[in-house]
Amino acid sequence: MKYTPSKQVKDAINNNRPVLALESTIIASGMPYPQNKEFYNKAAEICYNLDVVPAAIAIINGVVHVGLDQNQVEHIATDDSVNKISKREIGVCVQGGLSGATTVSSASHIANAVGIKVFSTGGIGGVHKDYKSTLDMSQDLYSLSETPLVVVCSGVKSFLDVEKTIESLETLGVTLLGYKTSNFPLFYSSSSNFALPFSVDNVEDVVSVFKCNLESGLKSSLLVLNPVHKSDQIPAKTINKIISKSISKMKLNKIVGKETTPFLLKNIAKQTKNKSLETNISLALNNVRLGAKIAKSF
Ligand code: PSU
Ligand code: MN
Repeated sequence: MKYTPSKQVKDAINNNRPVLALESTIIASGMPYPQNKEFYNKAAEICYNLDVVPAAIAIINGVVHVGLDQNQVEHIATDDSVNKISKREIGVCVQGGLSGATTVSSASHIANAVGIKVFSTGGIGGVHKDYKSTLDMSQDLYSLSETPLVVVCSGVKSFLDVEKTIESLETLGVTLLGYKTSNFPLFYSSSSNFALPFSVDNVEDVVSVFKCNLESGLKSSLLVLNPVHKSDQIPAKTINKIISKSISKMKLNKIVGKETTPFLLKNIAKQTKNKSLETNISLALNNVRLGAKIAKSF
């Protein structure tokens, strides 16, 4: 299978210029239209202002694109037939000539395959609260364990079991590194009671930790935890109540599988009068900014 980088992305990789990989599920189902498209445009602008090439990754009619044009972003942002594609589904999506938005697992896999070193997202997938009965644990975690990339995020999807996810990341050998924080950020909130053993406060140190990991033969990702700005956060106490209510509603409506994330995100946005969406956009753009600076520092 061939991956298709845009001319801009190909030129940048060939000339050793900085490139930042982005997933596209955040555009397809993480945010509503038109905020999703506006988010992408702002993310691209942040990258270009830092002389970094943005490389959003998506499968369009069976072709794996690395670096999207405006029409392709519009397609991912508006078309309900776009599938959510994790790493194991790249092949079936390509073979069937289908379109798919990439998650952390598929986007990081493809980014690594084409030679990109840094990837920014909002929150990674992880271990669900009802893991004991459902065994629901995101492929993102396994993927992070076998993909040598710098991955910038603000924690895990807000409605997951953070403690179990942190344990799993340890089991899977994924390095956690706080960026200007000594505790694991909670997506909508900038801090938590979960201590991070290591942190740095500049991008050069992120790059040098990653290089040491590579030199010692590690194949796993370096997960950089970048908390949302305090001025944009929603206090944990407030958001946790809202998340619990949304989960109850989801169970009542018997929503399962792939429908859970869109349902919960919509419900949380409704209950916070869209503040959660603003916070989500703020943290994701902040991760793009940090990711672009890290890519530039290589
Ligand atoms: N975090 C969010 N919203 C999202 C995602 C993460 O707040 O939509 C997406 C990311 O693309 C992540 C994926 O990789 O969800 C994980 O999905 P799952 O839990 O089904 O593996
Ligand atoms: Mn899952």
